[in-house]
Parts: sequence; structure tokens; C-alpha cells
Amino acid sequence: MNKQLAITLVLLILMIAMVVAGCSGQNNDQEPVIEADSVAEKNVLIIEGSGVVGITRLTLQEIQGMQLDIIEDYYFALNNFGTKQYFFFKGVSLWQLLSKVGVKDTAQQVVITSEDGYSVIYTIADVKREDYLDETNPEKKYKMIIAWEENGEVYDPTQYPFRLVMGQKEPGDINKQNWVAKVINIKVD
Ligand SMILES: Nc1nc2c(c(=O)[nH]1)N[C@H]1C(S)=C(S)[C@@H](COP(=O)(O)O)O[C@H]1N2
Ligand SMILES: [Mo]
Repeated sequence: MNKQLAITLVLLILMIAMVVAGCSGQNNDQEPVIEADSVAEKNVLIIEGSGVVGITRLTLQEIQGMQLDIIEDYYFALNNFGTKQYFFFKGVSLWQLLSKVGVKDTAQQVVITSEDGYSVIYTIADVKREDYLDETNPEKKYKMIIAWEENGEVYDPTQYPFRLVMGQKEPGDINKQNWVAKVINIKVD
């Protein structure tokens, strides 16, 4: 083998090696690069938006460990069939939760979205309200809460274990439709 052929072969082998290495970097069945914070995980509640400090991802266990006031009460519900019922919920105040996470002074609205895309939108003032009512009982006053237990059953912590619950804005308010089940995202802007 002459010297020139040897050099050519070495160069060729080097080029092939580089191409293979280059390809393996892109096509090697690697997980696509996805922003971790944008991945919807079934056990995580995401709090995000321009009205809060960064993106916060919380499991049920983490929320329970935040030393927020635990709210346990029978919440009055009116649905669109005119049915009036009470449901027992255990959870925490949504406003207290957001405050702990860090709400900016500029925040105006809160969008609460579920796993199935169902969502409601509230102003910050709505979220702060502590006097949602029960049209049948003038003594009741409710906060807007994120509940993890309904009628004595804790939601499965691996299956979107959060529900938005509140009383009525005014008598006749069909409030049950606002009880967003399986909340995955709270966006504050
Ligand atoms: N995620 C989600 N939450 C939801 C809904 C929905 O379609 N998806 N429907 C709402 C309506 S219209 C009503 S009346 C109640 C029904 O609650 P229930 O399924 O616990 O009876 O859930 C509310 N929350
Ligand atoms: Mo409903």
C-alpha cells in the first residue's frame, strides 16, 4: 500500500466516523427535547403566567406540605337543572395558594383549566372573594378553593387530583358548572 493510499484511507475512515457520530447525535432514538415545564403530568398542578413568579409545579403532597389553612366544609351547589345539593370538600384557598407561590401586583385574571380542556376565567378580585354564598343559608360564606377531597374520598393523587370549588356569586348563580374537575393548569396574567 503506498503512502498516499494509506492517508486517503485514514481520512476516509475519519470522515465516516464523523458522519456516524453526527447522525447518532440526531437520530439515535433520543427523547425529543421538550421544555420540562410544558409537559402535562397527571400528578402535577402547574401555576404559571405573567402574573406569577416563574412556573410552579406542585403535586398534591407538595400542596399539603405548604402549611396553608386547610378548608373543610359542605359547599352548596346549584346546577343547570335547578338541583340543589351539598358536597363536602377539603382543600385550600386558591388565593392563599397563589399568594404563597407569588402573585405580582400587575396580575389581573386567573384561568383555571382542566385535563379535558374545560376552563373558567376569573378576575383576581373574584379569586380573593371570601363571601361566595349559599342562596338557602344567609350565614354561609365561602372562599374559592382548590379541593383534593370530595365527600370523604381523596382524589387519586396520580389522576389530576384537584378541583376548583366555590359558592354562588349571587342567589340563582348556577355555581356547579364552575367546579372545574381535574385541574391541570392555573394561568395568572
Ligand atoms: N373538567 C371538567 N370539569 C367540569 C365539567 C367538565 O365538563 N369538565 N363540567 C362542569 C359542570 S357543567 C358540572 S354540572 C359539574 C358536574 O360535576 P360532577 O361530574 O361532579 O357531577 O362539573 C363541572 N366541572
Ligand atoms: Mo353542568
